[in-house]
Amino acid sequence: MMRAWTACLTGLLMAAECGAESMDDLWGESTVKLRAENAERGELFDEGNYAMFIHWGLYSLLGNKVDGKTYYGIGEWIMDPKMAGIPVDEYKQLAKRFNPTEFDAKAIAKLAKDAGMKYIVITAKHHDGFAMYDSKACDFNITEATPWKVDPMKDLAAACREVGLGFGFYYSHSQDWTFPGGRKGPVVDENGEPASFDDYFTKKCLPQVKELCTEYGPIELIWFDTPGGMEKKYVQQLVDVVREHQPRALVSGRAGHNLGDYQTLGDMEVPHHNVEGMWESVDTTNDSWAYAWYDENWKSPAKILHRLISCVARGGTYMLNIGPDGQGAVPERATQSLRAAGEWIRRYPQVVYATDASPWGHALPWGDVTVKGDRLYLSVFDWPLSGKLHLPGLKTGIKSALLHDDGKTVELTHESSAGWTTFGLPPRPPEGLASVIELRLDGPPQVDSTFGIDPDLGTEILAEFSTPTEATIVKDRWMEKFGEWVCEYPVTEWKAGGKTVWEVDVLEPGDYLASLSYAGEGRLVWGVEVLGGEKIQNQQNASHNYQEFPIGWIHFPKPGNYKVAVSCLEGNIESAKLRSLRLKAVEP
Ligand code: FHN
Repeated sequence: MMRAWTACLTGLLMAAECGAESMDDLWGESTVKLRAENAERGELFDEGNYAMFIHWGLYSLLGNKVDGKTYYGIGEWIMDPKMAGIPVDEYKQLAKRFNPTEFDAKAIAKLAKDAGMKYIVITAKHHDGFAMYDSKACDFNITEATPWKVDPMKDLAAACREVGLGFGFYYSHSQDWTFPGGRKGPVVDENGEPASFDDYFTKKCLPQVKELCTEYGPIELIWFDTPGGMEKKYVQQLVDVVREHQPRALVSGRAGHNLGDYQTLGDMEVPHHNVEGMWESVDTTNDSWAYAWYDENWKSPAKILHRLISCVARGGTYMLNIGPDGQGAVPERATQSLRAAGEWIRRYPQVVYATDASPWGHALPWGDVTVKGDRLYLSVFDWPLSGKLHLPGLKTGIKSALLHDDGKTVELTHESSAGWTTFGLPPRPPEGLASVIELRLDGPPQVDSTFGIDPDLGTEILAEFSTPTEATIVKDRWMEKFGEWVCEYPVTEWKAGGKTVWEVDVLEPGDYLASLSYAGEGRLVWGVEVLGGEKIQNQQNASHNYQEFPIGWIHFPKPGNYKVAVSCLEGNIESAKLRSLRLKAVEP
C-alpha cells in the first residue's frame, strides 16, 4: 500500500530534552522502519490501525495504595523507590492475595471488538517479573503463586481468536525487579551468590519468551519494552526465537538495537507531523497504565476518536490501554468511552481502517483528513458555526462532496477561491463526536500543505512547523505525576536577534489577533512581524507551564501567502520556550 509520507519528524528534530534523556535511553533506538522490509508482518498495522493494550498484574491489586497511602503515577511502577519502594520479598507476598475472579477474557475480547480494535496486547510479564501465565521457567507466576491458579492468557488468546482479533504479549525483557540479575533486580541469588544479567536471561527471560511463542497458538505481536542497557546479542536471541516460532508476528521497536519491526513513539505521544514508516503511539484511557484507584481522568469518546484519527492521519497505529483492577474487572468508565467511540467507528470504518496519511502532513483547524485512493475523509471535530468549512491547498478537482448523515449522504455545495475550497454546511453537525465529509476526487489528492489561516476558526500553528534562526527546536518532555509523559517541541535557546518563521496562506484579508503559547521565567517581550509588512511587540509574563497570551493585532492586506516571524526580544530570553502561534481573525 502506498503512503503519502510527507516528513519524518524524528529526523527533523533535535532531541535536547531537559532531564528526560534517560527515558530515551530506556526506550532504546527508534529508527524508522519502512514497510517494504517487513511487508507481510506489516499487514496487521495496515489493516488494523487501532489496538487494545492491557496492563494487568500483581500491582493491580494495590491500585496505587500501600499501607493506606496513595502514590500518584503509573501503577505498575508501585514497587519502585520513586513510588512506594516495596522490597522484593514483600512484593512477592502479594501473589498469595491475587484471586481475580472477575477477570472475563471473553468480555474483554468483546469490549475490544465493540471498540473497533483489531488486536490485543497484554502484559505477560511487566518489570515486576511476575508472569501472568503458566510459566515453567519461573514459579513466580499466576498458576503457581496465587490461589486463583488460572492461566488468563490461555483464555484471552482463545477469546481473541473466537471473535477474530489478533493477540500479542507485552514482555519486559530487560527490567526484572524480582529475579536475580534482571535489570534493577536483586544482585545476588537465593544463595547469596552474585547474579548476572546473563543468569537472568538464560534462566528466565529467553525460556519465557519461548514459552509465550509456543504455548498460545499463533500470535501477532511480541511487545518488548525498555531495553535500555541490554546488549545486542541478547535482543538478537529473543528476536530469533520469535522469528523461529512465530514468523508472522511483529516485534515492537522497543526490543532495542533497531531489531524490532517498527517504531514505537514515546508513551502517550501523538505526533503532529506525518511520520514515515511503520509506527505506533501507545496511550491510556486515563493517566496510569495499570489500575490506579484514584485515577478518574478518563478520555472521553471524542478525545479517543480524535487521538486515534490523529495517529491514523499521521500515518500510524494507535494502541490504547485499559487497566483491569485487582479483581480483573475493567473500570466502567473506560468501557463506556471505548464503546461509544467504537459505535462511531462502526458507522465510519472507511475513515480509520486501511487508510493512508493526510497529504497535508498535519491536522487542520477543524479536524483531520485520512485518504483511501481518490477519496478524502474529512473528520470534523470542531463544526464551524459560520456554515462554511474551509479547506486550504487542495489542487485536485472534486467530483462530489458528501456529508454523511445517519446512514445517508447529503451533497454539499463547494466553491474555490485563491487555492481554497469552501463547503456550505448545515448549521448543526450530524454527528456529536465527529462528522464525516467524503470528497470524491478526480484523481489521487495533490495538495499545497502550507498552513492556511482559517477565516472563521483561526489557526494555531505549532513551533515545530516554523524555521528558526538563532534559536532551536527541541523536544521538551516532562511528567506531571510519575510516568505519564507529556511532550512538546518548542523553539527555545533564543539568542539576541533570533527569530522563527512560519509560512501561512491567508484566504480573507484583514486584522488578525496574534497569540503566542509559551513557557519561561518572568518578564518576556515578544515581537510578531508579517515579513515585508507590519511589526508589533508586547510584554507578557511567563511561567514554567505553557500558557497562551495575546500579543496584538496584525494585518494581512490581501489574500495569499505570507511569512510571519516571531522573536523573543527582551527578558530572560534563554528561558523562553515558544510552543505555538495562533492567528484568529478579529471579529468585525
Ligand atoms: O516502564 C514502562 C511502563 O510501565 C509502561 O509499560 C509503558 C507502556 O509503554 N512502557 C514503559 C515506559 O515507557
